[in-house]
Amino acid sequence: MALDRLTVQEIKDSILQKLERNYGCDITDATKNQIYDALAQTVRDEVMKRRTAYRGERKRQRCKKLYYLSAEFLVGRALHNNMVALVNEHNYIVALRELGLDPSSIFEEEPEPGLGNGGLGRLAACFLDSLSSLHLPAMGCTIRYEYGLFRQKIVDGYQVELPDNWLENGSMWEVCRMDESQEVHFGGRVEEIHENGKTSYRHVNYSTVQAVPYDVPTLGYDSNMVNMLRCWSARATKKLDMQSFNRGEYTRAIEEKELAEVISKVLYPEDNHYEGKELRLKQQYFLSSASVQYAVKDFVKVYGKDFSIFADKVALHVNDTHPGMAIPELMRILMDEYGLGWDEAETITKNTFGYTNHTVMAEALEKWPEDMVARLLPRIYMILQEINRRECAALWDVFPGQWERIGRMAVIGYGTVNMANLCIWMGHSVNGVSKIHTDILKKDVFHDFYLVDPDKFTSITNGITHRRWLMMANFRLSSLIDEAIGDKWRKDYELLKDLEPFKEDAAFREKFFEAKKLNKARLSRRLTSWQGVSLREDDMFDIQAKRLHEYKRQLLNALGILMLYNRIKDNPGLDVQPRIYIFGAKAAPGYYRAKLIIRLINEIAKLVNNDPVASRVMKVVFVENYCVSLAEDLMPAADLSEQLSTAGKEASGTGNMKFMMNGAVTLGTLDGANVEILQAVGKDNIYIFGMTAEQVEAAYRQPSRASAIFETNAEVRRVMTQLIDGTLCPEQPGLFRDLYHSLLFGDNGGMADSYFVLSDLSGYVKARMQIEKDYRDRDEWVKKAITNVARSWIFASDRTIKEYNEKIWHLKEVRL
Ligand code: 26Q
Repeated sequence: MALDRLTVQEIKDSILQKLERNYGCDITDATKNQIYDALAQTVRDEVMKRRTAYRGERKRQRCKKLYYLSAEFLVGRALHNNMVALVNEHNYIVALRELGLDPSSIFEEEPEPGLGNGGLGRLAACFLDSLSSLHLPAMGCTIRYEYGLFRQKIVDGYQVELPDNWLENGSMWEVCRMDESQEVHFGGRVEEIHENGKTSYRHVNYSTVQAVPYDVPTLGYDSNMVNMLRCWSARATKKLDMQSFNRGEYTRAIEEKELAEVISKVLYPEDNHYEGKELRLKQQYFLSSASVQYAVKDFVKVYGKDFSIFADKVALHVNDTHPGMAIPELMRILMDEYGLGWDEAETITKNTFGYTNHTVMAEALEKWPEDMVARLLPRIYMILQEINRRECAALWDVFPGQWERIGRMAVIGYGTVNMANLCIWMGHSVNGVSKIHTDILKKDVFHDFYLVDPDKFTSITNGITHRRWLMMANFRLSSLIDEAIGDKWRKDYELLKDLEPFKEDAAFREKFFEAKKLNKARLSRRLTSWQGVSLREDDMFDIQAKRLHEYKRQLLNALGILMLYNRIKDNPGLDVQPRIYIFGAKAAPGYYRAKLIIRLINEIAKLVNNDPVASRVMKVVFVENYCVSLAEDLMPAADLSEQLSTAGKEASGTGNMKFMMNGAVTLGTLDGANVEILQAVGKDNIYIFGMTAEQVEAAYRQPSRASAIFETNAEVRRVMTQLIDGTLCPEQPGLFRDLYHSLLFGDNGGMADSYFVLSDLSGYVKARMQIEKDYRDRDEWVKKAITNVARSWIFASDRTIKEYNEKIWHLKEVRL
């Protein structure tokens, strides 16, 4: 079926008409927000038209459907993205211009849904985008947090968190599906019922929370395929009970309502860190239960109660262990609601679930206190116990007598429910998100499980959608690519390869460089209006943008800058490439050291930027409130991408891919997907430094080298001393003691410099100096950049999704 697109005239007419109907005004006196509304409605009409065309098609074709369960879906703004998916961006932009409007200032009116912390949530969003574009039927399932990730302000160098009330004025893109609400039960107790020689269980005395779905359509590129992102919102079941009002139980009634609705109130802002908070467990079960209940009902509607084909028609995927309670929930529904026996329910469950792990760090693995689970989810807890009993019995046959090993692998052990063990044992697939990450899972974190069933483990390297991260974020580079190789790459990401020969074309290189410069100017404009900072677009843009975490080593970057500053101060004639160091990072509000590192970066920025000598060749900028839309401006402007994690710690990283796709060269460690970026581009087109994962592993078993480095390396010693001698923040010379102390002595009896910042500092600064030199050979540098773009096709999430589908989900395309 041919897809019709609105013409420029039709778009203009529609905007004007909606302004008149909704607001009774014309373009001259409409506010920006009203114009956004009218424009977004126009685009939404187009999306919905396609949704209508697609509607019911999956059911008619009886195709398998994937439910991708994730506590986070960091989708970013929708308006511009949908214009791109409609393949009508050009007409929309022209229409806006003809109406005398600046498109990007209208896009900025859209509140950004911050329903995720970082990588894991953004990955889910890229996946849904790719699923739609590849015509694979899926539903994303998440929580409709009323408050997404906090907004960050920097006040006196410190991070301050402000609430993100993104739904304040409603959202244009969601459709409330009251009719598909589900009930989720908490608390209460379980009764055993014996009838006709059969035992069954009844959950009683529970309190009920209603899960109301809000669906956000995700349109495939140039297609009719629309997959839904289903965001569950918590509501109290009963309307405020007038009876209890009259009995004077007014406050209790309100309290109960609040208690139910608090479940979807706020996204937990910890990333890569588990905290055993009861409300978080409630959120997880709420998401899991509502999604699985819906999936089962939807299955029954199409196929009846023939559960023998359930796993052929439904795939459930858990994005990390956060929605892992979906596993016992499916068991519960199959047994308690449809009367299946344990064995049958277990087989179906195992064939249905896949699990992706996103971290190897012990502090991020979820282990819920057993008593909390028992109290909050009594029936689920019973099922977990039985899973555990059977698991331990089965493992006894494989590892007779090895109690310790079995204890490590148990779903319930040492008073906790181990979510990773549950997801591995009860699913048919476990995957890591990069090669090195999967190797570490097999060799170390989940080695015991790997011995039992090596075939369960697969490696699927992460990816990013080139539609948002190249076509939408970087229209300049995208049109250059069109000019060079035609526009087929937009549908078929592999064709980006064909760009590579153009690195030998001097005219193309010149245009490439110009596009980068214009992107730098765009970023500069945004930062000027955003936080009053302007950037020189002839400088090299050196960017580290990601969550703030010790393992990601923003501290290494900061100390590296300080070292260079010292060199310039000692030798003002030093011939260096002018360079802007940009940081973007949010820290978890309770992560003291991460917040101190933000303060440190801002203090270094003050020192450098106010120094008459240093500021001629360097500038340090901390951009406030790093988020998806800021990333869309940062990546296209970057020359250098900083990927500094301690080797072995970053499961994959996806920011590294976004930078690469936008023609930034990587400076990084051999960690996560950096390893594969190196493989893709070759050593001449990337800068690798620092300890390897093996060296890091070995170093944990040795005494720390921190003090030896301090004693023997004068430059390192000087930088360290500057942390505490008043060079930074003279009003408060003791401010950074904690950082100094952790680097040199370690904390709580732990090892000094446990992320190997001091160990890697010299190698890092050396690599940076090499880059200074190389950047100045503009031709050679641009060749590297183009090579990076051309080979970034490997990191398109379309490739990732194809792999998931071949190895795990086995979905068929739905074609109209
Ligand atoms: C868990 C329990 C309680 C509260 C919070 C959490 C929680 C929340 C978010 C735990 C972890 C996260 C997020 C993890 C994350 O973003 N991991 C990143 O996933 C990316 C996609 O695979 C990888 O590229 C990154 O390497 C990895 O750090």
